[in-house]
Amino acid sequence: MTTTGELDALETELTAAVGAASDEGALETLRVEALGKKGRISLMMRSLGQMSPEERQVMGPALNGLKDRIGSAIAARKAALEAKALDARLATERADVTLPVRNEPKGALHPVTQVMEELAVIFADMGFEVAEGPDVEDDFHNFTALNFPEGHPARDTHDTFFMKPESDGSQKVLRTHTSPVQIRTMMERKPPIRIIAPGRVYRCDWDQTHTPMFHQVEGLVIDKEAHMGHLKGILIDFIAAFFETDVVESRFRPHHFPFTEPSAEMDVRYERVGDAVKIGSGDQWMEILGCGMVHPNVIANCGLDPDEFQGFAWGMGVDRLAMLKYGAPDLRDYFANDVRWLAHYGFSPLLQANLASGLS
Ligand code: 2U9
Repeated sequence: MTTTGELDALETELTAAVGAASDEGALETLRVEALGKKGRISLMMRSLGQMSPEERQVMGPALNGLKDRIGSAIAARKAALEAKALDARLATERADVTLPVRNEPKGALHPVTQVMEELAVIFADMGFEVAEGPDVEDDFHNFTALNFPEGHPARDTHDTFFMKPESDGSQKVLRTHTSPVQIRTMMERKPPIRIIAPGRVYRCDWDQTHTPMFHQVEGLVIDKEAHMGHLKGILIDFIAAFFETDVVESRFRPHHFPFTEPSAEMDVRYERVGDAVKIGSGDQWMEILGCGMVHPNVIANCGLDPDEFQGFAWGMGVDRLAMLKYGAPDLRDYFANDVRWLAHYGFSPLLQANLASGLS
């Protein structure tokens, strides 16, 4: 038969154990051992049934008292442990107000990425979709479909990176322009087509101002009556939006490309302002891009009827546009991955380019 003396000894033991519990897990184990279904106090209370009424008269209140006291000791210890855990966490989360408000954001958008985003925003506003394609191309999509005659200098090694010959002797190339993307689009989709094709292109000639890999954005419109006037309008609007100027003095100089007829190069007026250039007006001409009406052979090579469909295209070097707009005169720096240069010329990734708040 359990005695009150034993209850006192048990209370002392349990109270000491509760006080010594180092974390909430240990405390929970203790609670179960004492007050759980098969807990020591619970089992004693179940033994009340076998006692005489006199004994139960004594042990009932004694056991209830013990159960309540151990229960509140456990609850108090739990609260103390939770408070201690919170302090510990807060200590690690303590905000050192002497620290800069938010550690300066690490990393920035490369100027080429920024310009690519600005171009996508500008042309999306004119209804152009972005189309992409593989960097490794075959001879048809990179040359033949674009009306490059056999033996055209652009086809040979000093201009183009050739991959190891395939089993069938054909050789893939690293694309020398993003025009294959437009070819694939014209072969996959019926007109009207309004796309821009941004991406990396590869040319096997590098020097002070040329790198083996650089970035281009080309554009294409194919429908039934698109003409040179539309082309000039789109390009002049592009220049105004990109260089954030209302004045765009430009000229279209006749040129030749195998994939456009007639072809032209677009120049815009500019003037030097300190070490920057102000595009749009001035006393000098700056060549910005090449363009032209898509050659009927190219339209036919894509399975479209050149008597029914016509269109125009243009191409521009993105790295060069970035240098014109944001300075950083040496193209090689664009590929040198110098974090100081990137920190200086980079753009905050938080400021998305958009026409409303100004592109840059
Ligand atoms: C198709 C038909 C025609 C794309 C064009 C240019 C003119 C051009 C240069 C600009 C600077 C290359 O990066 S650069 O050196 N590109 O001048 N590109 S017209 O003409 C196309 C493309 C696709 C189906």
